[in-house]
Amino acid sequence: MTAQSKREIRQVEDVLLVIDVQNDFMPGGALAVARADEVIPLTNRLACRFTHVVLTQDWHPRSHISFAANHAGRKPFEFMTLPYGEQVLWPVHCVQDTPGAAFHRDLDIPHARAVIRKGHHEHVDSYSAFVEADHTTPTGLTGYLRDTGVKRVWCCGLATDFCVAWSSLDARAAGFEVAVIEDATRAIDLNGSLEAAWREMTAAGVKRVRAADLLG
Ligand code: VGL
Ligand code: ZN
Repeated sequence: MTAQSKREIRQVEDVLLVIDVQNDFMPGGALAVARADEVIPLTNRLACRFTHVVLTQDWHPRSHISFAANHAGRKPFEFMTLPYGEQVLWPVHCVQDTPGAAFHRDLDIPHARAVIRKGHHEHVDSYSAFVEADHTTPTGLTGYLRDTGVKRVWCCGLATDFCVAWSSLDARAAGFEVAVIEDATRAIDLNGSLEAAWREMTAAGVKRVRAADLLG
């Protein structure tokens, strides 16, 4: 990568959005994402380059609607139609204030300015850091980013095809420039969901970049 094509990070306009780097998404966790732990060193290096970093944290009540265990006869990874749309039923994960919901201990971003917790409403999931799955209820992140002068959102974390995809699409819809740092993400890839997510993100104008584009 030449200096010319390296992407410059703008200290006021840019934010790094680090999505759901939590124990339950790690290998061995309740909703393990393959090789999810590999993103951590790269995420730490990326975060050092940004003055503005925001973390998200999946943060469900134990009674959450997205858990298969809360629907009689249902199993994890089945689909279910809910009032707000199709919902994947997940294993119990990221229950509020449990070790599984904690950030991975090696995530080292002491200068992170905000943590957005999402999925805390019992009856609505929220893959997106911006708007819950009812497509209506805001988390407040759009207003926070606008108020702090952000124009561009750089996304990394877990999982590429769920929370990263939905967050980046909603960030675009809110009018931000958006890029996903692909090698700082890992996917669940359920029935082709990864390819579908990239198709949607690309169509929406989300840029697909690599960490080296920023780190040089
Ligand atoms: C996520 C499924 C359920 C994610 C969160 O972080 O991508 N996926 N909850
Ligand atoms: Zn979740």
